Amino acid sequence: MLSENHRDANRLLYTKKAFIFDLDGVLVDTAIFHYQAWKRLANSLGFDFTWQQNEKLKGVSRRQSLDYLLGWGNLQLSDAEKEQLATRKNEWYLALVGGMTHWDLLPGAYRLLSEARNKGIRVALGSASKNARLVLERTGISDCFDAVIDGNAVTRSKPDPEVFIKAADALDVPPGACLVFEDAHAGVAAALAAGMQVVGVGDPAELGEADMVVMGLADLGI
Ligand code: B16
Ligand code: MG
Repeated sequence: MLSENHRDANRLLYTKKAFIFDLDGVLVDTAIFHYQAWKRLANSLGFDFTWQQNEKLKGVSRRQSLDYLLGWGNLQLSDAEKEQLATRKNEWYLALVGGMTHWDLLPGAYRLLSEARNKGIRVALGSASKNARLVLERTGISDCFDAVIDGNAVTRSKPDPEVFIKAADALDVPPGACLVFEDAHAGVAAALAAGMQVVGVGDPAELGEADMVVMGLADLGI
């Protein structure tokens, strides 16, 4: 006997022509690396950075994340100084990403990507990260995507719908036929603003606006 939640999931998954996946927090857990790199930067500037603060940076672009961080540290810097700090943080982050392998995929991620491919569902990435292609390569899933829209392809951050609209365009599928998988509040808002249904991945208290919420992709199957 299927639970109501599983029935909702099946209905959502079976009726869509395309899946658009967020990267960090949905397919891989790079949030820990972002946290370590931002914490190192904050500490080097003389203040601390907590895991709770890191939660607020999920789905937020690198430059906007830096602005939040400097706000928490009460620091006002020039654009040139900010650029230097963002670059430094990214170098530390990349050193951590360099050690990633296929085993760093979150449970159920590879299975759902493979099932989508086997069922003829079009698959895109819709991520705020400018390092998304490197993470896809390191974890061995570059070939799972028909289109990759990342932080280099958009000018406006989530909750703006740009990243998901561009992903649907690249797949040549109308927004209403796309299903988005997102772990960030800003990402869920972006998907809804794009006219798409969305599966929240994570805490229902954070992602209540999503059409349904699961703990992880391992809870889903086609
Ligand atoms: P980068 P997503 C987002 O990825 C992360 O959640 C967020 O913490 C990060 O600041 C942002 O990418 C930019 O990443 O510095 O690598 O360009 O969740 O949209 O896949
Ligand atoms: Mg995310």
